[in-house]
Amino acid sequence: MNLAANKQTLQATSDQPNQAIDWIRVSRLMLQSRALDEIEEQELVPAKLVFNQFSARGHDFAQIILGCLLNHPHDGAAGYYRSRPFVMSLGINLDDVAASPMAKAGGYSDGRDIGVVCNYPNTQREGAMLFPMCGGVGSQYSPVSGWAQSIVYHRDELQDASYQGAIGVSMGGDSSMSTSGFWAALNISTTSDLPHLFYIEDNGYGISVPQEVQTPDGDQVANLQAYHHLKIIDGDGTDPVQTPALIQKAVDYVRSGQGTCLLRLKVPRLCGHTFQDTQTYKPPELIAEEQARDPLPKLKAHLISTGVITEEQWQSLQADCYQEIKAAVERAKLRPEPDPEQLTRFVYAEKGNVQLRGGLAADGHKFPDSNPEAKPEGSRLNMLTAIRKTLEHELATNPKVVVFGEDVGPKGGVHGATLGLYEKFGEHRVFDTSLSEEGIIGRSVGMALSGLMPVPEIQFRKYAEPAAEQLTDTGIMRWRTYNQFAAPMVVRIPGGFAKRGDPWHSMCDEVEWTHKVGWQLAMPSNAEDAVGLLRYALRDNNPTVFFEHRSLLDNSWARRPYPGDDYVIPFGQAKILREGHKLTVVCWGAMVERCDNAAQQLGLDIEVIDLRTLQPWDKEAVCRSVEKTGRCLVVHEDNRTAGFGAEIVATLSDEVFFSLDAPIQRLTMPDVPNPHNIHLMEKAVPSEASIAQAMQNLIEI
Ligand SMILES: Cc1ncc(C[n+]2csc(CCOP(=O)(O)OP(=O)(O)O)c2C)c(N)n1
Repeated sequence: MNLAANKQTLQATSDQPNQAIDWIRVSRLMLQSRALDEIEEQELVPAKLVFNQFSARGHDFAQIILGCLLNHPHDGAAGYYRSRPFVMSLGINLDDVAASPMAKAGGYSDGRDIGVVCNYPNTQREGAMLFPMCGGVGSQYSPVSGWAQSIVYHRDELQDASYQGAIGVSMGGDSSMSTSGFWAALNISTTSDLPHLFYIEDNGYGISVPQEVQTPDGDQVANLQAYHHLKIIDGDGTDPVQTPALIQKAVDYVRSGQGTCLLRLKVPRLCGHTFQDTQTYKPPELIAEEQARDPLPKLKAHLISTGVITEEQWQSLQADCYQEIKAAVERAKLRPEPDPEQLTRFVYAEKGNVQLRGGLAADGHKFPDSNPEAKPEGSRLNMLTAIRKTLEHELATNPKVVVFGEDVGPKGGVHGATLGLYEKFGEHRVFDTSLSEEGIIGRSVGMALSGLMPVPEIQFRKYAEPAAEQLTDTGIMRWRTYNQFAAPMVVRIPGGFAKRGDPWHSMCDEVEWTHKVGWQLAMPSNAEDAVGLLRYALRDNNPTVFFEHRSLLDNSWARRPYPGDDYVIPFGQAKILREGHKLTVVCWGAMVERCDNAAQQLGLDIEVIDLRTLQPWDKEAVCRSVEKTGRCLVVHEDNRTAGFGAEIVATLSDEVFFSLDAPIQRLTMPDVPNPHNIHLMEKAVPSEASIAQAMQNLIEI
């Protein structure tokens, strides 16, 4: 059926949107979305072709209107598993929409993710980019704060006028407002009046849990009324007249630069949480009431009564939509399965195969030349100054670098790494954040996706814990979107013992970052390496944790001359500090000085290797050395069980077993937190004396 001739738009009236709505497109999208739900529920789920069926029936009308209004080339939106009609309204390929829930080849993730957790790079920039969604409720919010901040940054700092009027939109259900991610983002965006629209679809339930369990008196939005710098718009999400007006009002408010807005629309969830959920927890009267609020018949009645469409045309459109979806599903079924040989591709960036969105690489950023040869200049710097100098140079030469974290601005960081950078580069490039690590890393995700290079600081290693979800989701982004998206960033994390230890400021646990898929981990032992590794990370296309050991920041052994503004150390290249033939000692971070000193004192022909990066780590250098010496001691400050030493030992036993003259050994902290009393700490952390003893024992076996 050709409805082009009938295509009408609803023009502005005093209480209606001032932007035209293409009602036929809206109807088509709704009918297509419903048809796909129906086919999935009736055919694909029973046939075990689809396992995660989330329907948006009831939420769909408002979502589609929102999608139709996101027409700015720099709009960015983060949805959730119930956002499919919205996603379809952005113009995503229908065949991918049908094929991805079946985990077929191609699509959003090449079968790696559940189909309702999707993404849309929209490289043509015809409207919004859809962030790579995540399964974790609440994780969608703070990346949008970062995107919204980047809009301001591109517009005002980089003077790119094309960002004028762009917005970030985060979508979520009412229960997602209980998450720390929601509150982190709300604080960030309202505090800076960022162009961020919180779009809340309130169906009254989180799976089976009613709102009364989530918030006092069951109304999150009523409880937000006192929140400053937050425009709240609240209303019905099913009405063909009021709903578009509310959405338009909210979008216009944010586009106009007035600040952050929360739009809450009440919608019915016309089905279980998933297809498997039978909703036994809902009283039958409520279910009936919800069905009566279905926006689809309301839309149809409205369009017929206003002369946009006739009953026959509606019927015909509905049949067309069903057939279109059915055909897309049939084509999807014929798509091949993903190639298992590709399983491990795109954990990290591949040369010559740049992601479509995110990071400096996607925009073709050109860096000045890098040089792997150190050209030492001047007197020795401590590691803290070396880090600061490197940050300063990269900030000065790359306007897309932004440095931030708790106390990082005027104070210069609690460790002093950013001292003076705020004064030099200004509040948009070096700034303090709210005390929310989830917000710090989530904000970084949005910034990275917008083409900036975020350099967040987590004040102490242990305080990365509240950011765990964002860190995990960042690491796996490239893999789960099959190289469509990546969020390269450099997370600076000071940790380990200092003059004293304690369980909170001295945690190491660096092994976590080697285990977290998609992250690189650098752990320098001295100022020269800190410069080379940090600069490499700042110009790389992967996310990196840069672990700054607290005891090394002002340690005299770690002081080195500055190796030059172009110096880089490519990751995965260990440094042999001392050559020997009797024993290989593998170490990193603060253990390097101790191992080197112990080896020197013993004078027993010991080889000492500083790994410098643990992900990737230089297996070849270690294996080569152990093949030569026949003995290996791994020394680390991290706890023993499943510390990175275990990985090294396992690798050596795989690769060089027949070259060994003695068991491979580890000297580590016992499995306790770092203690505060100095005597306890000295007992816990490997010392020069205990390292020397372990070296001697192993050589004598
Ligand atoms: C962090 C996290 N905790 C728990 C879940 C499991 N879960 C998935 S959806 C959901 C309820 C969310 O409800 P709401 O935000 O209101 O959205 P709705 O499904 O009602 O649209 C829960 C608990 C999850 N995905 N993520």
